Amino acid sequence: MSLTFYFAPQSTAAITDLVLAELGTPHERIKVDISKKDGQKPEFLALNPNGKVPLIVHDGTPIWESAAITIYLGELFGTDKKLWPAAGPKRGEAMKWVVWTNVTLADAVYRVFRNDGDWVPKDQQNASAAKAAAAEVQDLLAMVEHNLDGRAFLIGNDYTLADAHLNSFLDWLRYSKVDFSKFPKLNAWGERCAARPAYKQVHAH
Ligand SMILES: N[C@@H](CCC(=O)N[C@@H](CS)C(=O)NCC(=O)O)C(=O)O
Repeated sequence: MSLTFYFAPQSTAAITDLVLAELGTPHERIKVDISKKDGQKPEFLALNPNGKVPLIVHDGTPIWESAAITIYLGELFGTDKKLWPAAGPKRGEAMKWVVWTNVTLADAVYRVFRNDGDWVPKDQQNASAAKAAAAEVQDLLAMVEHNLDGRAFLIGNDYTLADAHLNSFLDWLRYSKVDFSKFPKLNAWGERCAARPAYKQVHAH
């Protein structure tokens, strides 16, 4: 078995880094310097035509998109370790949170950052779109808060890679000073996720 993980520090690859740490799956690590546009080099584009990290190459097959990678690694290496449910409704629930993170939540978050801050030139930004998207992010976080009513983790009382995936994405929002003050259950869940040895391990390097 060969597994290679292409990553950049402080990027979406942090999600995959945590997933791999939770699973303990042996892998080779290759750092991609995205500040130097290494993702645009032909040899990287041949593996991921999006030019982005994270990317894994498993036994010669490149898999990109962090949601796909979490689900893929969970299915292959996570069920025995009870970090990913077996095929069936519980797996469906885990998948829905992973996909929701990258599709629904990320869409609202990207609209905030595209319309406020330095991602795109100011003359292409729209302050009222930023405000509406920020309110949408709050509504989406409230959905997580509600879901955690009576459960320790997203799909029950056991931690899964769905928790790793969403909480790692939320680390970026915490770092970006998104307001979490209205979400006590979400914050307590985040602390439970951060107390895991794998989380401490990835944050130590
Ligand atoms: N939807 C992708 C997003 C990946 C992504 O945006 N990666 C950024 C870093 S956070 C990247 O590699 N950017 C390099 C570039 O655009 O040159 C995923 O979830 O994997």
